[in-house]
Amino acid sequence: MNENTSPLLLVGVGGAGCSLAATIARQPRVDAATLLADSDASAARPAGLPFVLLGGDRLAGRGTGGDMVLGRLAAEDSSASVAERLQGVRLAVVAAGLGGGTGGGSAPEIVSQITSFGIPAIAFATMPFSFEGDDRRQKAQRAAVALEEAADATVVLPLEALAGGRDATIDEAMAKAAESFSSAVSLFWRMLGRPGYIKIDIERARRVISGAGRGRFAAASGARGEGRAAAALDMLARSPLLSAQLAKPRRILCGILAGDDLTLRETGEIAEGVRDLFGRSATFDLATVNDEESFGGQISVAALAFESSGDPAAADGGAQERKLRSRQQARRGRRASSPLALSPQGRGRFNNVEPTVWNGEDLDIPTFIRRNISLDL
Ligand SMILES: Nc1nc2c(ncn2[C@@H]2O[C@H](COP(=O)(O)OP(=O)(O)OP(=O)(O)O)[C@@H](O)[C@H]2O)c(=O)[nH]1
Ligand SMILES: [Mg+2]
Repeated sequence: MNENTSPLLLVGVGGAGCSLAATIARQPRVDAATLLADSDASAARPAGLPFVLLGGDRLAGRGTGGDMVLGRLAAEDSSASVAERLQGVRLAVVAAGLGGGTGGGSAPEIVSQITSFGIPAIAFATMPFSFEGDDRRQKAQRAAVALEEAADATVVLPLEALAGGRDATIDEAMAKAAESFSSAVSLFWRMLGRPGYIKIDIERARRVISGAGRGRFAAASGARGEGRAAAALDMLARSPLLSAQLAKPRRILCGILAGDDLTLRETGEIAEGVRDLFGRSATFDLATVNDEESFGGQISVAALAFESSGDPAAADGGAQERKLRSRQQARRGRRASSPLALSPQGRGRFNNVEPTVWNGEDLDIPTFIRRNISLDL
């Protein structure tokens, strides 16, 4: 069975997702259970982290060859292996690189499996570099829609923004992107793992994440010296990850990570600055992490802004709430004449997206609707 001891679970899906999750897990003091999931048995991955090979007999460890439908089916095949790892988990963070078949196809399905247990899930995903071509970009866009549909909160980070300048070699750019991604997600992680005076513990984080929707993320690392609070704010404001702003953020989660010398004035300055940056009408949650050993003499800030204020009553998972609504719609749909009629809203967020058809079935429609399974709630 499951040997998790942490209520936080980090799941990496696909080649890039596994490598990003492993990098996060290697950061000091990341107190999380980690699970790597991939359909490709031959991909290099670090030893010592639990691994699920997705798609057992269907793919025989060969990977999806970029097919997101196969990725989704592979994750459906392996759902029991993922479920085994969920005992005691209260919040999940899922990392994936979008553009391939496993990260793009399996990650939304795995997120759905996690949230179906009432565990809120936040997904951090990368969008491909533009040089990777239209096919990968379009796949990644479809995958991002599916992830947003499945997860409580989704933060999509373009690799271009993570990699910084354009003069780097591809190898350097990939490495820089992975490093930026991991250090940003690690800061988020550290906010929850080891709180300071103002706590965001796991239960509070569950409430913030539940139903938070699409998010934007910016991080500033290691501001030092006099004026370090202003310097951290400046770094945050210049973060390329902020370039695609949310129309109107409704909820902000801000973490200040510092050593023993963090002052009240600095805390106030950063809190006010972050609110100015993202919008004053949003609900604001502040966390401080006090860790002299990791952050002594410096200040790091992680800020997340979400499009929805979340539903504080939905601590058992906003995605779960959405599923219940979707099931109710499904029942209404079944009463309508067409067996696949979803609801008056039709395909919802999938409306402008090319359908994912497999053996004549539209896989963008949840399995329980396609198979006419009756769920009495
Ligand atoms: N940061 C980083 N991103 C990567 C790396 N390799 C691939 N990517 C990105 O992740 C996307 C998905 O690639 P993979 O992770 O290899 O694909 P996959 O999810 O394993 O899917 P399949 O191999 O097609 O089944 C790519 O389009 C790239 O944008 C890597 O080594 N580091
Ligand atoms: Mg792969």
